[in-house]
Amino acid sequence: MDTIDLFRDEKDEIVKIIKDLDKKYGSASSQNFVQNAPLHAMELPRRVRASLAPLKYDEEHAGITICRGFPVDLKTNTPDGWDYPQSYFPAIPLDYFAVLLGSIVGEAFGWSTQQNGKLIHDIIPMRGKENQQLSTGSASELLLHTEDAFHEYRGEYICFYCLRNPERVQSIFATIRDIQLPDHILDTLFENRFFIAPDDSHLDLAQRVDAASETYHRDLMEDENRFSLLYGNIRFPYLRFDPAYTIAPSDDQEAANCYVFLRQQVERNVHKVELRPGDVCLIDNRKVVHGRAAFKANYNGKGRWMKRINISSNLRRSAFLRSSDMLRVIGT
Ligand SMILES: O=C(O)CCC(=O)C(=O)O
Ligand SMILES: [Fe+2]
Repeated sequence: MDTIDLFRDEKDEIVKIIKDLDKKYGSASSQNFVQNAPLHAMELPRRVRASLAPLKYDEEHAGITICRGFPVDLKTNTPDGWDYPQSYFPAIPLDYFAVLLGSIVGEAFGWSTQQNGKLIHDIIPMRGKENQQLSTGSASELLLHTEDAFHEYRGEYICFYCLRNPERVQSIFATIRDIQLPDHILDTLFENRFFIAPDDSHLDLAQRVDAASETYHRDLMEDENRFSLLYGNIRFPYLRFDPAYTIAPSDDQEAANCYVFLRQQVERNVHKVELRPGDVCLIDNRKVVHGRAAFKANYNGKGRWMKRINISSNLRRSAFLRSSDMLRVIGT
């Protein structure tokens, strides 16, 4: 896991760049800004840009890089959920910084079925949802998972960043690069013998944009559609893993045993990180699974507030699931 702590002069420089960007664009999730973000990211300090290169190009890299220390001065109270009116959410410099960093590794996108298609998701505990295995939960540990594991066009990278974390909640990560698997288990996990169901945050049928995305989603629900849990190069595997939604095949004991073994290995290789306000964490969603420790949500306006951006390294692959007027939103 790589960490880069911003120097004072770097912070000053970035804050100044972002002030100008905010004057020009008004919002970090505006279509115009996101489109031009790769260009603006070239103006970030060289050391910051260089710190993300291994995440993009090095197969042996663990797949987690945390950039720490960006200043946060947040006046707005933590809302009771992501579904507050959009006008409630302030444009903060950290949003711009996260989009800029994300644009160095790929292209930000949203899902029509998640948080009304927003590009920047709010991760906030919600009353009555304490035990959900979703970002709205709190009281139960959020199990390590690949983001949107069920979907072929899931982000290759995910950017998480922290606005508030007074409860000192630990984020948890595990990387497939820490895990050694015996050959026969590796071979089995590379075969299409597993089913991962769409997670509950994508079940809002009303939000699907068109017939192509409806058909695509219906196919994903068919459990004879089986995938491999590992893919890519057998020497540098990628991982697709989501225990809350994975169905270990009842008709295939060998595959089920290999899945249990993988799960144990993932759980034995956990890294715990207490993210602080201003920390931006970029993970490679092919190598790294993420989750969160359990905590007690207070709903007092000052509690934990994280944000998330999905990042694709090739958004054009999902063109058939996106309508032209919502270019960066996949209909699932
Ligand atoms: O609460 C967190 O830190 C992570 C939640 C999560 O898995 C997600 O938002 O994708
Ligand atoms: Fe997640």
